[in-house]
Parts: sequence; C-alpha cells; structure tokens
Amino acid sequence: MKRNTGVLAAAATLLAALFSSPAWSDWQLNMPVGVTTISREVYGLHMLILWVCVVISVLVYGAMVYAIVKFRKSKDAQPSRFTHNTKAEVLWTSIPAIILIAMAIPAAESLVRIEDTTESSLTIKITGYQWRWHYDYIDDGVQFFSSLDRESNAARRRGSGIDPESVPNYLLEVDNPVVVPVDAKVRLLVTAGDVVHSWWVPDFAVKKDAIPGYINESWFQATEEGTFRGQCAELCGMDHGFMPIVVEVVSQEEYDEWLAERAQPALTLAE
Ligand SMILES: [Cu+2]
Repeated sequence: MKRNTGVLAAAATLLAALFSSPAWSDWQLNMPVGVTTISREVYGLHMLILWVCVVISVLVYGAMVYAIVKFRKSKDAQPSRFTHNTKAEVLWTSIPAIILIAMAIPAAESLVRIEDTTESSLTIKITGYQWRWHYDYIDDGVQFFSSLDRESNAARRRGSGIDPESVPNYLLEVDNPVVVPVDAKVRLLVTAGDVVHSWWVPDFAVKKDAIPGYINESWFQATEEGTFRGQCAELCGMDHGFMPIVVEVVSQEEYDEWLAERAQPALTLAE
C-alpha cells in the first residue's frame, strides 16, 4: 500500500512537471486560432466538427462496450436471429447522411470564401526557389529574395559549435521578411522556379503549393499586427528545412514607410 502511494506521488509529480514546463507550449496539439478572418473560421469549423466526432464516438463506442459487457458469454447471452429490420436500416442510413450534409454546408461556404481573391488591396507574387522565397509586390514595383538569416545559417552547419538554442527563432528567421498592412486583403500569386514548394503560414491558415509553370491563388487578411512565421511545406530537396517564411503585419503608415524605403534603391539604380 505504502509503495503504491509512493509510485502515485512520483507519477503525479512527473505529470505536474510535464504540464507546467515552458516547453509544453511547443507541444500544442491543436491547430492555432490564427490572426486572419479565414483562420478563425477554419478553426471554428475544425472545433465544431471535432465535437461532432467526439459525440458520435462516445455514442458508438459506448454502445459497443455496453453490448460487450451486457451480452457476454458467461452470462449465457442468446443472439437474436432476425435478418432484416427496415426501420433500423432507414435510421442508420439517414442519420449519418443528415449529419454529413449539416457539416458539409458550412465547410463548403468556407471553401468558397477561401478561394475568393476578389477585392484585394495588394497583390504579392511569391516564387519558391531551392532554397529561398522571392516576393514581388507587383503593383508597387518592390521585389526581393527572402532567405534564412545568417545566425541560423551559421548554427545549422555541421560542427559549427554554435548551440542552436542560443539562436533566437532558430531556422524560423529570414533576412528580408514580407511586410503587409494590417486589415488589408492581400492576394497571393504562388508559383515556383524549379521544383514544387509550398508557402505555409499556420497563423494565416494559408498553405499553397508553389508549382513551376502554374500560378496558384490565395489570400489573407490579418487583423492583428505582429510577426508571423511559417515554412516551406513541400519536401523540395536538401535544404527544404532551411527556407522559412516571416510575415510582418504592420500599421498602414509603417507599411507606406517600408514601401518607400524599399522602392528607393530600385529608383537609384534605374537613374
Ligand atoms: Cu521548398
């Protein structure tokens, strides 16, 4: 008895340590709520459908466990011998069909909104390369490459002697982040210059394949300012893990300033 209490106490301590550890936040299982209109909608749908599935699972497995226990062999259970039951068949066909349709309607509405890139206030063409991203603000003549930042790049080399833990945002930092204004509908034209990549920012609920010769469209409208990070989500070769994405959502004024600064060197060159 005493030994059992000891084991229980140790297990409780271990669990408590596990759940209170700061590292626990890295093990978040659910998808992020995100910061865009669509990401919140996707999260809401995901939770709704998850709970529908939970209720169905509880009912189905509950009935199964009940039947296993109640009609077990040791109780000398006798099976019924009927072969057809129209009422039961109608019920177990129509109820799942109704549930599926009820889930499909809001999901289809969201899908239509996800694909609707009209009325955007800004268009960015994104091109994936082995192993960096190229961004082209096609209405404003601003374009640049965005690569893994120097610090991460140095630390990732074999035998660099640099502790990755000491590098802030290791493998998730770039030299030139994408900058967009808050609340603006940003249309994305996604393509690639060599092999297939995928532009993925979880907080925006955007993951779009970048395919050579094709242009895929997507959009987002971030309603919060901040720095949001993503990665290439399509295995594209040796350095697939080293082409992160950083998007800075800023106020309209900051965006205008950034745009003016960015456009300057191009003008000087042209002159
Ligand atoms: Cu890639």
